[in-house]
Amino acid sequence: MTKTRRNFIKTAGLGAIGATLIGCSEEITDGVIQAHVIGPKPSDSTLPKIISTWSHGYSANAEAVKKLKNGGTILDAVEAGVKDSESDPENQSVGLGGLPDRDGHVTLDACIMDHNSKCGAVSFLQHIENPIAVARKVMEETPHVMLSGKGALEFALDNGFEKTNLLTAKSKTAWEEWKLKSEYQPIINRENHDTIGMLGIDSEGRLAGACTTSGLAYKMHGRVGDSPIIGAGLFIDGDVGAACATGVGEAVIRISGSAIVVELMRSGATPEEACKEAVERIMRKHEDLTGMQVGFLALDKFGNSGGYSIYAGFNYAEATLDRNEMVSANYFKEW
Ligand code: SD4
Repeated sequence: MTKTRRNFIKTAGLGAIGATLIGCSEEITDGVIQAHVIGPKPSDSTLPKIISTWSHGYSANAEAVKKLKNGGTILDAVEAGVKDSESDPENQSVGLGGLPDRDGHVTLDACIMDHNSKCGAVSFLQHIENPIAVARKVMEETPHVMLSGKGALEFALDNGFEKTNLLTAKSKTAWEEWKLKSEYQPIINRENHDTIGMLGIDSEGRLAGACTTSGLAYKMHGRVGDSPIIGAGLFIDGDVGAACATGVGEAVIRISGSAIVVELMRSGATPEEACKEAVERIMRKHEDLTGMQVGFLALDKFGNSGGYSIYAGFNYAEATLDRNEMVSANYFKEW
């Protein structure tokens, strides 16, 4: 029961964004203060809307929209969307066909989250083509948020997922060539950044998101990046919006990237401003940014979207029920 309500306007300092005028209302519901961001006003409220990272997001969006048109929920849609990338053997940074770690093992990370902060994740999972579907099962059928490694695989097999050889001939050849000159350094460059993060909002404003990857190519065996970590690779707060990350996971984890983007939106930043501020925070924390690409994507609870990256080249696909197009994100640096 709502007991009192007060409205106020305040000026919030947002670091590089500067002072932004935002409006907030607070309600006290059964003794708990609920803050609702009421600005910035929506500029594009064509819902439902799906956004996803990189050019493979285009066909992933099409799958997500198909799912919605067939009566699926927004959570069903983001799961179906990123599965499209996971199952594409040509995509060498997600699921089947992903580039292996330095010892030749394809190890996968994924997570999924809904409007009500329910979430599930798998990390260091091998032999399963669609880790996002396993992450969803973790969310819906266990009391946990994340299963990892052997335990995640056992859980997947127990739930009817089949073991698959994820190392395609093309990725095996690439790994063998890398071994000749690599000196066992993981490769961090623009070609290896293709994780898919997808954020969606339905016509009633409910949010969902998914993130899935084979991680950095030729990483150390056992390495887990940001993509399965709620708050780093993906974060949703149904009162505010959603965010996901792509790029060098270690840098994203260091600032709790996606959670920060959502919190910046809660403080009044637009999706693009929030992504830009998070990217800038990463840049401030690293002396050497050589090859360190990171991009964030955000969607607020009204359906406004935006992205930002350290280096040029980060793009994302944006779809509504009747439109799907690529958008180039703004960035700080040329390569
Ligand atoms: C990782 N963030 O494992 C992932 C890799 C990635 O675009 O996003 N590449 O660190």
